[in-house]
Amino acid sequence: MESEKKIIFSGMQPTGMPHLGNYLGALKNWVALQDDYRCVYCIVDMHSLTVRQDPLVLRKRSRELLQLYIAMGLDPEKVIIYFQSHVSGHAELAWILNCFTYMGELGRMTQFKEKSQKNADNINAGLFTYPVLMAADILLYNADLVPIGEDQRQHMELCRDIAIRFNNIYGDVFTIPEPYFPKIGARIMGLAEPEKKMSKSDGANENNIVYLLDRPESIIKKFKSAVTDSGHEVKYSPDKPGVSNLLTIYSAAAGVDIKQAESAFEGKGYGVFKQAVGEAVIEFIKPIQSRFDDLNRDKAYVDAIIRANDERANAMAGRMLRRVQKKVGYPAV
Ligand code: ATP
Ligand code: LTN
Repeated sequence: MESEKKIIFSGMQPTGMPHLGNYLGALKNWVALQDDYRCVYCIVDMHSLTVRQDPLVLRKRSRELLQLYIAMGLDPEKVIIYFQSHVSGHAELAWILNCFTYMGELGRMTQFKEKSQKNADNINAGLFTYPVLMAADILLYNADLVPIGEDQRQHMELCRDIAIRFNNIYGDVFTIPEPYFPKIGARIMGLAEPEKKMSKSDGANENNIVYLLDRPESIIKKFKSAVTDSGHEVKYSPDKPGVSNLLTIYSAAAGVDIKQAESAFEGKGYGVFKQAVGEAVIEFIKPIQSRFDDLNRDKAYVDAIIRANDERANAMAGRMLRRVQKKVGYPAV
């Protein structure tokens, strides 16, 4: 029965077109899990405001991300896909949870430290409390499982700590959520800088990032220019970050394990290997791109999906929010 299924929640910022890291680290699992769980997938536009955004671009990217969710294979009749800013419960619960989170905990978050460095002229309070809004997202839907990439592990631990702290005071209000990482691909590195994670908001070197809407020629070009090393062995090893990253991408894209990928390229040069990784990526990206293009031409359909899903998300979030408000002592309405 639908109501007996466990609940999944996850989100992505509309800060740019998703890349291979976002896909292999998170989105791929979202699709894989949609039949066995009740899934809620959010476009976390409120989180994006922690870094300055052009309003027109943000609005366009948010819609494109929703279309991409559908193009990847998420069924909008089955899963809930919606914009965070359309459900006011996120902000309302975040306020309450802010009062159960300590400054010291937030100050220890590595993403906060990194983003403060990158945006030294705009270290705003939202950037600091970002993980509390993320905790509110998850707890608002009573999620059991949260499919994410490795970089979000620390935020998940904080979310669990906040939920446990709240439950210790008020009784069993929140489900304590578990993170869910992919076996291969939880941390995809840049192609040009394989010691740093591939990141949307790090677009200085175009060859570093493969976007899901990149055209095939451009994908092959990026893989051909990927940094490897002065050796010639296609082998997974800590002293070969470039080759290891390409092996990870190949394994995740082709659905084989690392050992199988290594033996497929035994005795072959880096040139052949890079071309094959590019082709494996194009193979799964192609159908996503063609569905995305179709959706771009069907505004009425996308609008209808947005309206229907907003309603479902608000209904689910509203029930939980009222429960929490009652627990903390807000007067009855
Ligand atoms: P930004 O650079 O704007 O912070 P981002 O590229 O880090 O964006 P997010 O929107 O923050 O992407 O993340 C969306 C999801 O993708 C999260 O679950 C995150 O863990 C995952 N993810 C992001 N980058 C990678 C990566 N390089 N490898 C694997 N997973 C990733
Ligand atoms: N912080 C996440 C995005 C995010 C999220 C969430 C992920 C916001 N709220 C809730 C999972 C569950 C990131 O990827 N940077």
